[in-house]
Amino acid sequence: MIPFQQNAHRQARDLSGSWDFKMDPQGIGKKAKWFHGLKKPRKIPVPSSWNTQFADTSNYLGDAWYQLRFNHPQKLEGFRKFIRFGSVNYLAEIWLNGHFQGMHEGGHLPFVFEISKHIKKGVNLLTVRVNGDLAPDRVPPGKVPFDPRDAFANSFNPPASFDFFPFCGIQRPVHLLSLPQEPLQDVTVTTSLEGKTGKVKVVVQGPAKPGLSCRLTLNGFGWTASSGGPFKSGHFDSEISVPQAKLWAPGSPYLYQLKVELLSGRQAADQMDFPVGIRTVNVKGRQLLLNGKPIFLKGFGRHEDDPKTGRYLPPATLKKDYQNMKWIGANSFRTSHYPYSDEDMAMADRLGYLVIDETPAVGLFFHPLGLKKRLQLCRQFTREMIERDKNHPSVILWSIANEPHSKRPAAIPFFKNLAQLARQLDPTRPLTLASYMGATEESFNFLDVVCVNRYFGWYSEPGDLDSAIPRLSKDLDAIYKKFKKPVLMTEFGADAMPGSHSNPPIMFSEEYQAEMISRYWKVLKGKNYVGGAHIWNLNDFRTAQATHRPNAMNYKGVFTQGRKPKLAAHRLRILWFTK
Ligand code: BDP
Repeated sequence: MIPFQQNAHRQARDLSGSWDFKMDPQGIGKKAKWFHGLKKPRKIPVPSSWNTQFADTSNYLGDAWYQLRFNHPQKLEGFRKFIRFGSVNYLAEIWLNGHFQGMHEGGHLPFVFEISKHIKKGVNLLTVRVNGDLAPDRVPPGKVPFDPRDAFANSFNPPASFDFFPFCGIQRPVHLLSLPQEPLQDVTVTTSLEGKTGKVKVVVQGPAKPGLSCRLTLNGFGWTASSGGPFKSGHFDSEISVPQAKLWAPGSPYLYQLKVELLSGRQAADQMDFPVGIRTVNVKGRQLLLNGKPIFLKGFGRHEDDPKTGRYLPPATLKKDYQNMKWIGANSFRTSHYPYSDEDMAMADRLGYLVIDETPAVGLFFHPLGLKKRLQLCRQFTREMIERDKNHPSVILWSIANEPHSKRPAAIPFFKNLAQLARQLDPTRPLTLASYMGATEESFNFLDVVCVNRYFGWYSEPGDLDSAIPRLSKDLDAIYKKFKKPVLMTEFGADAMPGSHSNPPIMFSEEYQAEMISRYWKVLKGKNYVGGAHIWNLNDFRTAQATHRPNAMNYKGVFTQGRKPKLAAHRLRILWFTK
């Protein structure tokens, strides 16, 4: 996965802006060769979800075409050119100047195609066909045939098997990358501690050409170290010791800067730069340890959701979310229910948030229909997520699914397969998934941390916290007794219509949400095996239309969709700053 980097050897040109757009509900565009030019297009902002841009695209998920004419004045010699999409939901096919460049499936991870062969000096025509349909053999799935043991059926319009709107389109920035002819290919940074000395291990993959070498420079806080040596069959690794290392942690997210240079003789031929947070993550008994000390996660499940741009979070919205998380005293979040943007991950590193990084495997079911394809996609997404995010100090846990309907026995080999892949790609971070099945989720036997989503007092015991709270306490004890692993509460909460008030508290009022969260918090803080509490959700967010989703919204945010605090936010702020 090529990250976008700007330095003396690499350029990244942002192609965001106003693109041409045309719906293709009959799917005729390919036959009619729309990649040579769209007739009567309208303008659409890229990035954004098309569902937020026009009335007739609001609920539309089918085929649509995007086109951009861009000028490429640069001299082409010497550089290889790539096009990088931050994300396109769900399926994307790319053409440049009428030539097919490739296809990518999956809506929430970046992908890159080399376009050196077809880019030309002057005006270029870039075309993207997007298809956003829901299907049982896509991940996340939709249009799932009704089977109460497997999925919660088609009670949503659009018929998603998950509770957020299946926004479509080019939803993250697009970059035109210029790279040297023989670029550095991959860098993996892992950190460990020996007493007060930080160890930064760097593994570099580069061109397998004789005569090349690698130079590493790590600096920060008035301290610099370097290391280097020849590339052997395109491989170089080295460990740098950092005496009296400043550790990365929430509240003190110290970042060193790593420069990786590819040298041809004495000349630098390529360069990549990474912020490095020196920190360790371990699971020991019932505890999750950061830098050797138990850590308690306070935070949220989030969504990439903005009223104007859909799944794309513009920089100002993203900044506001981090400001709100800081204001309320959160130290962590989960990328529910798909990996977030590159910009979000960089922000988590810089501002010191612990991240449970989750693949788009939400709403999985284990009926044989489409199962093989779903596994293949989950493997692809696990690989793409770990390759992209492995160097972020903020990422402390990989989550390989959210709320799978795991009752069928096929769930076990499915998750064993994914867990094995994840451990092979990254042996340093613990693994989890978030489940509503509690002690009956057998996959926790081979995962490291137990993540539990619970809605006692909402979907069960509605309006009755006096019954819900004792049930929660018993349920958690049973879960811990079964698995003897750290338990994180990754979801709990209640819908609160902004401005709806009630005394005594009743469901959908701001008071009921605040009361429920406070009472859950008390239970969770009283259990020594509970390592964290993530409220569902940071903000209200758009979902599909359903009887139980007024205005096609999920109102479990402690902030509104416009990022204004509800009563629960004020309550949490007191709880999180004082306890
Ligand atoms: C959980 C899901 C989450 C939903 C939430 C809810 O993990 O995606 O939005 O419930 O119902 O089951 O609000």
